[in-house]
Amino acid sequence: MKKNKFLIVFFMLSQTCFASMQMDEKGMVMNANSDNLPKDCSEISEVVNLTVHAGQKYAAKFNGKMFAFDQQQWNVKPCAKIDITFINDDQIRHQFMIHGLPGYLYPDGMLHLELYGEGELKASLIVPSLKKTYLVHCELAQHAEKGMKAQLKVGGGDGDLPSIPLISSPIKEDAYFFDWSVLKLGGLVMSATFVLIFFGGRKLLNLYLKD
Ligand SMILES: [Cu+2]
Repeated sequence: MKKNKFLIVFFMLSQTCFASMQMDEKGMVMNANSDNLPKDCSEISEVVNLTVHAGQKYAAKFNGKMFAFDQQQWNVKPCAKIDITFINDDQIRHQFMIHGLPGYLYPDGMLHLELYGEGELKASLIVPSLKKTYLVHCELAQHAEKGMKAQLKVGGGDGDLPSIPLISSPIKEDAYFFDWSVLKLGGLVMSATFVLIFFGGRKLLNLYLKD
């Protein structure tokens, strides 16, 4: 009897885990939510259709970037339902991830769409009422650093996130220092050598002429 209970609980848990995840050979969606209202929303305020492209060609307008979404910022009303169509125009993997969502609706506070190559995916979410700026990025190694970063503002948001192409500057600029002290020391040694050769040579010449 105990064993049966355990099996039933295990089955239920496995179902809830898989319920929030869709996967096929093209890509996957995790934690989509088109029905459950956040605790602080009494109804859906608006339905927004959001088509987002991901690809290398969208980074061409950003200096030094390699990957990007076609837009870097979206604005929705508090308690909006967003129907996302995510299109990957590249032959490589890209993700559309939103972070900082309430954990009781979105495990790890995250909505995750991913395409392994060219293709299209759809997923919905309902945002809470809080005025907040959510981070949107592709989490593959170096993709966000190379430009695939954006922000979703709810109710105008609560400021800009750092390093959003053409919107905000990074917290810490990339710095490639040239160590001038090396040159100074080298210059000093070189000057000293010239002085030695010059005066030493003169001294030697004087000695030679005296003889
Ligand atoms: Cu990517």
